[in-house]
Amino acid sequence: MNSRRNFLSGSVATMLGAALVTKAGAASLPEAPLQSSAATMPPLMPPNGRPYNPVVTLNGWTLPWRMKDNVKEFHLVAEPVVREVAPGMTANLWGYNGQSPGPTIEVVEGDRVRIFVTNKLPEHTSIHWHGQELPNGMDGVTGLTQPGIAPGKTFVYEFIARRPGTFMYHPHADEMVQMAMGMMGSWVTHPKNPAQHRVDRDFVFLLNAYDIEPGARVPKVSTMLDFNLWTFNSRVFPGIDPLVVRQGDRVRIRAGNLTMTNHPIHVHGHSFEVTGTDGGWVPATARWPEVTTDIAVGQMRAIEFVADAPGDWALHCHKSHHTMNAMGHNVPTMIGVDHSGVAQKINALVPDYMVMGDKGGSMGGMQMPLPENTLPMMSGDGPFGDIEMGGMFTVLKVRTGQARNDYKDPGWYKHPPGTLAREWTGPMPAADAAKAPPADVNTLDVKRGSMPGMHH
Ligand SMILES: [Cu+2]
Repeated sequence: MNSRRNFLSGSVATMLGAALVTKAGAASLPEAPLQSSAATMPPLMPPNGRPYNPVVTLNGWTLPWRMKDNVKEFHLVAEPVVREVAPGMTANLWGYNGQSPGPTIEVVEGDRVRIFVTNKLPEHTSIHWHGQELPNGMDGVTGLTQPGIAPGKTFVYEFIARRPGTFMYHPHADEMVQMAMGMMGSWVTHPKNPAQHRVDRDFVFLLNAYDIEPGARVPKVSTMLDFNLWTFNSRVFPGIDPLVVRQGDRVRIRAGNLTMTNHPIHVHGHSFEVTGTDGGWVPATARWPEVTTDIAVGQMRAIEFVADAPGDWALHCHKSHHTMNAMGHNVPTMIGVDHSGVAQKINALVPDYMVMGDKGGSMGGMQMPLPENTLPMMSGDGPFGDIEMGGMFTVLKVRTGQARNDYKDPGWYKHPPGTLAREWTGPMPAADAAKAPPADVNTLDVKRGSMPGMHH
């Protein structure tokens, strides 16, 4: 991790920073740590305050704090950032402390928190603490509960984190633009008693989406639904890290949705329970088993399960277009159509042109030259070939030998003999022809055109 102090030293940035923050203010502000890596950082073990079991932010990190007079002081800096969406593609976004999403804020139920927010964007901003129960004037809605934080200004928010659970933060100022540019972050309030709701691995990420044309770097902020990058914490597969767990671990996955559509999040190989919603923890008697949970717009969900099945298990949004990367969506379906002649003609004009297949869309093995700064529509090399996925997809890796706090990728799963789907090379079983049921008086005779109002 770079510290902002180091980052700013001896450069034009120093002057910029000094100009933005008043001298008296700068002396009393807690450090604003900076993160430029898109890798998943190890959990931040709390150095002071009440103990808790920290979360792991997928392809992200947790914001360190300063303890002052028993208050946890954080410093968020809203600023332009460069985010690697996946190796091979970067996006010019807006975020916090060097990243989009911003760092996760972790506190304990009952903590008094003071958050300094410095605005280094070219327009005013604010922060809404989504889901928190706090004094109205701390809710961060520009115009309604506070004036916007002007460029160069620092505001301070202070409240008590009353309720344990999963929360989010995002601007409530020029929201359409600022959220489309990547301004958001996760917030976890741990219970006072670390034994309560204890799990072995606790992951958190936000569902977000961008519309960035191939070759471009800045998201189109007026897009309402037709995004082309569906992301976990501003990363797309194969850039999303796996969720690595040890067999037998009790696992929690927390996700918040700050896109403009719902995402049915689906886990393979395990059933889970939704244990946390926006209003808090679900009593054990009110939980029901699921393998998919739909996370609506503006919602947070926590799911829990015991990872009892070793293997590499897909974990993804079940909207199939959300597991693809940048592509055009106004492509005609050509399945069953012989378009080889058409393709030849187009190829004479556009040598690298590729049509969606006449047998299906599968393009895993094909390589069409890509424009600069974009990603293949679906890719990801697996142990058996192309995974043919992108976007909101990753892998839950359950391993017997994984050490307690080890989140390192253990590589691909080695299937025990006899447990792998394989080609059948034995004799084919004889097929019995199914017999049609005999026609009888109960068989309905539907005549074409017999319905009123229908014309043929
Ligand atoms: Cu989705």
